[in-house]
Amino acid sequence: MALSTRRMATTAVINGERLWSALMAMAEIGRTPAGGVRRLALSDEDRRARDLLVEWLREAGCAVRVDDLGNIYGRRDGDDAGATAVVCGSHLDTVPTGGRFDGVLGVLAALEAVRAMRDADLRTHRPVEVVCWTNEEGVRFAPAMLASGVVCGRFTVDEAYAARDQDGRTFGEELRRIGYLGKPEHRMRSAAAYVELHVEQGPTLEEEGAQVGIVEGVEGISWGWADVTGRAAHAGPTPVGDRRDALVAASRIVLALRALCAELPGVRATVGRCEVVPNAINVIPGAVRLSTDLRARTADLLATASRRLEEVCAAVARDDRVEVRAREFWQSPPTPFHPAVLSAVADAARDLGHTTLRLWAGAGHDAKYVADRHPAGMIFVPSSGGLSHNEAEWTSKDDCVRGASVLLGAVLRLAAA
Ligand code: HGY
Ligand code: MN
Ligand code: MN
Repeated sequence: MALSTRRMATTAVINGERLWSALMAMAEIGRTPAGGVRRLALSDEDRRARDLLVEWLREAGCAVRVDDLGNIYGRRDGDDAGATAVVCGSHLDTVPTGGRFDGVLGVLAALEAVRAMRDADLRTHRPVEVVCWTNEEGVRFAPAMLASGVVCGRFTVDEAYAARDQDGRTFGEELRRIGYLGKPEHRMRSAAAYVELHVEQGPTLEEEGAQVGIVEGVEGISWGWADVTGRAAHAGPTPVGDRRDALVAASRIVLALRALCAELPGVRATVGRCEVVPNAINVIPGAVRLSTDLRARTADLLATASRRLEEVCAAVARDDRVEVRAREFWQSPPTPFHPAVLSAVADAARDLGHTTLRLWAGAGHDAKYVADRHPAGMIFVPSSGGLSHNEAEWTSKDDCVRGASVLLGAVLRLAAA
């Protein structure tokens, strides 16, 4: 079912079938047996997805360029070719057991928006650019949002190139290997506005019965390591009282972090990675590395959570006679979005007759770093069951089309003057 934007000197209409078939075609690249998607940044699957996007952007009449972080831009000229562009997009990379909508909906809805403009032979005043950001997830090359972070001045390109995956390969090597090492002069230097459509990845829209989320900002994130050092020993003859078991100590940290979420309402704490050394059935673990992921809506709450994490680690070190070294390696502060972009989103959703809800994003998004430099905002559509970063991630075709129509409406408003 194609939804139309309000008649406002444009007749651009999202083609829902075309958007959906693009989503399903892209989902085949890196498809997992369980029906999810594994398309790690700068992997061969990522390259194939990029190649397909470039082909589609060119077919849509866009001028395509790639920057030195591998970010892909598809530009549709406006009447005033010298005007600063309105940019819209997201990311194609996924987590290892990812879904078919996280990131990719934002890229393909932006593509569909320029396709709809081309179909209607619609000329905006400003140029419109579709962007696909490299390595939003940060699971292969930490931290997250690395490439948009370089373009928006948070990281240096050398920091990005030096990031290593668990096999020791660097971002720079892999970018060159897949053939997407572009030019620094191709980076996004300015944006009149940036709009990103994304699945909510949480339950709020569904619980509140709202069709579209007007995203007011991105919550704060802190990523770190907690390195626990005990003493490896024989699992048999070593008396329990003599043990300095790094995994028992690490487990106490994991459970204490969960307790922190109850102690500090609004904080979410997650340990996603746990590396045990020597990881042998008959050896008391001598060392454990835990990843820590803290999220909070305000900088104060995030700081409190970080401080409490350190206190938990110190207490476990003392009680379990182990060493614990906790250190943060990345922090993304809570970031509000621009009111003018949010009102363009709200106007577009209202004119389409969709119910809306204002909320903050609990996940990180490239829009956060873009918002540090340019007027930015986001649009959410519901995630079924609030589930994401899971192969069963699902957003209905109607919700995808609704989101894309709001994106088109907002972009047309922002590119009109
Ligand atoms: O970690 C995040 O919130 C995002 O999915 N990269
Ligand atoms: Mn995402
Ligand atoms: Mn994600």
